[in-house]
Amino acid sequence: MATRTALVTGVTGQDGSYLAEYLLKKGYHVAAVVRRLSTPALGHIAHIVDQLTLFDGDLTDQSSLDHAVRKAAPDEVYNLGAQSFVQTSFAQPALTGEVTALGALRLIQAVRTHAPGARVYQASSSEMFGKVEKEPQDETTPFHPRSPYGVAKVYAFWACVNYREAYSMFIANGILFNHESPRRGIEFVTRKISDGVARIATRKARTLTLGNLDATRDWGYAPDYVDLMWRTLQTKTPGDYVGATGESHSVREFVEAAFQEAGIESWEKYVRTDERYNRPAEVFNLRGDAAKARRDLGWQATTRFRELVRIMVLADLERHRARKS
Ligand code: NAP
Ligand code: G4F
Repeated sequence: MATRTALVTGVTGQDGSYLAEYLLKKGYHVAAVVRRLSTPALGHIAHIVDQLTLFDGDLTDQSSLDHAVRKAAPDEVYNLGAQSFVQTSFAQPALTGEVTALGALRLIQAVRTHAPGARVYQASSSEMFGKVEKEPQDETTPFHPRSPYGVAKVYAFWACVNYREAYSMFIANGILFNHESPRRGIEFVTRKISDGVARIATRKARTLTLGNLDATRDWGYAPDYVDLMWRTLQTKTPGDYVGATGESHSVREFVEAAFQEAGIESWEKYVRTDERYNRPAEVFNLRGDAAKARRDLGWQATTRFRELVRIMVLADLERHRARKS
């Protein structure tokens, strides 16, 4: 079979880096859109960068996306690029809309113009369910976003459905619940906890300050979810799929488990709360039902909550033990 080409946005992020590794292992030619930074930061893809074709580009810039799509001539496009931090979306709502909502529109427009036969994956989010109207949430659950990020993802979701219906393009949404790993950005709560616990265990910090400990999330392991992304583009007809573990745990439970993994009992001694980490509107509870993905794509999450906590805490412990400060 001829080598297939995938074009990935967001390749320097958590999911993009795992997806690039996954696609390379499957024999794909992987091209990626990377934005210019004054200090280049290839972080998670430094070890594979020689195997990728990189295009300078930005989701806010139509011409760079047109160029990347035209040159790469992809069979599959994965739009993982986004301003993805919910808290920041309250401080930078217009930027979040430009990148996360209109960026997706620009990309599918570029695909429509330059590679109309390509299959497109859009990284949609359980954040779209927001103030949840059903428990657990699946593909039929109405959206009620609670942040500028959630609103932007709803726009991108419907733009994709609209292009699918209007232009008969193969565009699929993965409505993914939270997924984490040692590559998770340091400001997201799971990584903030695993890193904070490792700092406390290695005596580099005395306390860990968090926001709402009662929020619950359906946390899975990121490598499982890039497999789901690929499967979503291998179907006969395009569809939208929830990706989730089906289990929900509170931030407090994550904290407790993380301290236990580091061998520290009585986590309450170390954890503070501060209102500055609370959001103007919170998504209190999320739990997904991935039955459709199981049935149609043969996908299910393999890594459960406690194992995820262990992977993240051990990785941060190892990192902090190897570093002096
Ligand atoms: P992430 O680690 O925050 O990565 C975001 C990526 O987007 C980075 O590569 C970033 O590049 C890139 N990016 C940001 N602004 C851009 C711009 N203007 N133009 C081009 N690229 C830009 O996110 P992630 O956790 O891997 O998530 C991947 C995608 O899935 C995102 O769309 C996210 O919203 C969505 N999602 C994530 C989850 C989850 O739990 N992880 C769940 C549901 C949906 P830089 O390195 O240059 O900043
Ligand atoms: O880790 P978080 O910042 O992730 P959030 O808001 O659920 O968003 C993530 O998952 C979405 C999928 O549902 C993605 F679409 C999105 O891109 C991102 O990847 O916060 C999780 C929960 C929230 O309820 C938050 O209020 O943890 C609570 N929390 C409590 N203390 C905290 C903190 N969150 C952060 N970031 N920092 C805290 O100190």
